[in-house]
Amino acid sequence: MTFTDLTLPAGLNLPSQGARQVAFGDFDGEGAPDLFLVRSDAACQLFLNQRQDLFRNRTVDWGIRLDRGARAAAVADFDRDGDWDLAAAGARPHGSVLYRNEGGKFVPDEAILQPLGGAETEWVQFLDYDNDTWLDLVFAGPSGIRRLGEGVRLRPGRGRGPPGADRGGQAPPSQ
Ligand SMILES: [Ca+2]
Ligand SMILES: [Ca+2]
Ligand SMILES: [Ca+2]
Repeated sequence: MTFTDLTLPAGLNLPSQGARQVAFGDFDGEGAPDLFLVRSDAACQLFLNQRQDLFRNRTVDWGIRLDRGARAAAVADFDRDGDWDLAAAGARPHGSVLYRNEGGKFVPDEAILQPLGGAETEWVQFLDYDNDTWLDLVFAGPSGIRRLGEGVRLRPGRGRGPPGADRGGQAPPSQ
């Protein structure tokens, strides 16, 4: 078995340094996994899968923050409306961001992250830590671990969600 490097032919102009993580999710819901690149030295980048081994940079169109300082990201349909949402951890000026997928655009949900108080974070994950069937958010950083539970329960009972959404929000199968 051999691997062929399709990075440049696929339209992925990726940095040689500063990349922290790649997170996949079908953010535009057309059936092919898209790519979110976490960068610490520049803005994160969102590449939508155009199929036929081609990606297109849609960072600005989708409202991704253009600050540097991100450290990690996690993908899940935390509000159960059927599309993949995105959380990013980081230091200033980027900070921590929770993006709700609003059909072609990511909208930061600052209210949910208010308990963080602007603390620097280095890791984030969605999980149902209180076992109430709704995904919660966990951030970790120099000041410790922060769990955000109740505030993540947005719009309960609305939206049809992806398969299995009746058991709570889900992480995408591509992760
Ligand atoms: Ca897609
Ligand atoms: Ca969603
Ligand atoms: Ca929960």
